[in-house]
Amino acid sequence: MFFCYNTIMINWFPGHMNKTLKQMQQDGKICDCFIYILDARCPLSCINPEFVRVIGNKPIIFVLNKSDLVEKKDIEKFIQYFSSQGQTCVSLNATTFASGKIIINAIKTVFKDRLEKNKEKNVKFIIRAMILGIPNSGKSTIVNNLCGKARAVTGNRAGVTRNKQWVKLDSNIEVMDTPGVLLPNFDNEENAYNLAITGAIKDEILYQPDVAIQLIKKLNSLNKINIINTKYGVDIDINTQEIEILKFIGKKRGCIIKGGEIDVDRSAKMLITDFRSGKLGKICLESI
Ligand SMILES: Nc1nc2c(ncn2[C@@H]2O[C@H](COP(=O)(O)OP(=O)(O)O)[C@@H](O)[C@H]2O)c(=O)[nH]1
Ligand SMILES: [Mg+2]
Repeated sequence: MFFCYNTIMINWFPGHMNKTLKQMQQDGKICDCFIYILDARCPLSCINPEFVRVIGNKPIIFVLNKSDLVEKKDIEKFIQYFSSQGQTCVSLNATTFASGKIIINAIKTVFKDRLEKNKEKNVKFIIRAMILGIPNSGKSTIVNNLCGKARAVTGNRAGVTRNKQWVKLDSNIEVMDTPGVLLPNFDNEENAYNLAITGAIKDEILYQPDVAIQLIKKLNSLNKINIINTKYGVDIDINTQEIEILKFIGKKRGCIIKGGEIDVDRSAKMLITDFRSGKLGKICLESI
């Protein structure tokens, strides 16, 4: 399969995709719930409807990760949105210690009734959870945060073949120590661009000035184009062409190639990197 938008061309490998999906379906059978990690800068773009095949009807805990890169009001809107769909949704910053506790509490809330009933009957109930999400959403950071110590212990024992293992988070919850990598959904052009801007699609396969142009268009549609003036000391407005904006940024920041020409590729990468690290401010690419 080959997806081609104006600027985004993605080569798809169905064989690999099917293998990953099959493995996840297999692993998913023994899970009671799924921790679906979403990038808070574009939560809906991180969802691939295909993955119902892995999750089935089991409970999902949607996690708006990277909440530190998005304004609180946007986080609240998305939490409200998921709640209105009858879904559980929490927000966190996976790089902080508190994030583990937020996930554990969310799982306990989802299984509250069953946990209570089993406790009354004195029956042990272990909830098994799998962490999953598209690339770059923060799965490894979350798994390391949740399972760090236990993983280190397993790894230190000589001769232990590390495959998938369950890590005990507390007396009732175990999590698979290998996160499931879901493939992004490129059916929708806007989603694909959001994923390119946030880094869910490998930079090497995309022409970065095109991604930067999409980011500028996005800032324009969010009425946030002034951020570029503030950050780079340029003077642009909604009528300035995107490629010109990249040139202005490049000129200001000394992105010059031999012969004095502006290195648009470098200024594009600079803009994208600044966006991703939050240096342009807290920006959510999706509005609902
Ligand atoms: N600012 C911020 N960065 C994060 C957060 N969670 C993960 N990251 C960063 O996002 C990048 C991708 O994270 P990683 O855990 O490797 O994602 P994975 O591909 O889903 O396993 C890394 O550079 C992480 O440090 C977060 O909550 N906030
Ligand atoms: Mg990872």
